[in-house]
Amino acid sequence: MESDKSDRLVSSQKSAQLDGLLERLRKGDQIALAKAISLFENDPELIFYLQGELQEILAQSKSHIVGVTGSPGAGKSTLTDAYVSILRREGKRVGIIAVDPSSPFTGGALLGDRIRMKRHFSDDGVFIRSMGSRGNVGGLNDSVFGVIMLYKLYGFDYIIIETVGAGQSEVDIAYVADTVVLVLSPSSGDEIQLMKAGIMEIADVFVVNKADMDGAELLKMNLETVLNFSEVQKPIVMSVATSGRGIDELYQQIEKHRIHLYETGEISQRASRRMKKHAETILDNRIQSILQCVDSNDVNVMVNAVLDEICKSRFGGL
Ligand SMILES: Nc1nc2c(ncn2[C@@H]2O[C@H](COP(=O)(O)OP(=O)(O)OP(=O)(O)O)[C@@H](O)[C@H]2O)c(=O)[nH]1
Ligand SMILES: [Mg+2]
Repeated sequence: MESDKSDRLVSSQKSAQLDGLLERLRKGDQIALAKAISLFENDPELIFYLQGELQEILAQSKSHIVGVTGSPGAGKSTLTDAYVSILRREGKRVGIIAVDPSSPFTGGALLGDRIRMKRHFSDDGVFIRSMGSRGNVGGLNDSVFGVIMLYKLYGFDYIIIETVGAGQSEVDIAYVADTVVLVLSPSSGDEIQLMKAGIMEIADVFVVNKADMDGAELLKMNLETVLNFSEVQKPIVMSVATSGRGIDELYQQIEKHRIHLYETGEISQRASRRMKKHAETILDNRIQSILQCVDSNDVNVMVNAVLDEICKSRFGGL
């Protein structure tokens, strides 16, 4: 009983704090946004708290989620930076999530990207959050869903998620993004990327970056050969992210894909896929905590109870 009471007290304090932050962030207060993200990172289940009007805003949000993935050093951050410049020129507000490889010692995010994307640091139409992948086997950090939700409430027109395309994260990004951009470069041994199963399917737009370097044309030709086997025609953009060459075309291709998603209704399929992935991460986390504290014979009963609970609630899924 006592602990029940104190749990309720903690949660009412949290909701009061969150209420205040959400109100402020919806008015464009980036400090409130940063604080709300920290709260969600510590307690991902705060999403259950988002009800009524907030649910409506989320359901109607048209923030376009762009996933940028590719080999380490392919130029993802430089390209994102140049793409953001175009979006800003168009008057769009942009929230960025940079998912970095975790340091094995601290689990904290590396700060390199913040420095590389510094051009937009003092611009209040742009917000950058770095997060570690926390060694998550699923690749993406679970908090990514909470941050997307808060970015949508803030009202960003575009949400860009940069992930290093190693292991699972490049596949995971396909469950989260509306448009997936795969960045290849001749300097990253990306011939190997082309051989990887699944990679052709997840990307919507291909970029051969570092087009100023030897091997870019050959990489493009090889990519075209591989893509010829696929039924859907996908665009290839040649770019030099450091000089801005090709970035206008990248912008156009992403717009084309965005419009295509709305025209075909595929945008709602992508949203459902994202919601399902989100539900799975919640379930995974609950299972982990159940397994830590109960007798294994009770696990089945409890898992079913949790599934029921998740399905009954809209839980703020995107
Ligand atoms: N020559 C050339 N260099 C580039 C180009 N784009 C990026 N670079 C350089 O490549 C290096 C890596 O660029 P980043 O943008 O940090 O690459 P990244 O893919 O974000 O790297 P990680 O996040 O560490 O995986 C930097 O030194 C860039 O200046 C390009 O088009 N041409
Ligand atoms: Mg980067």
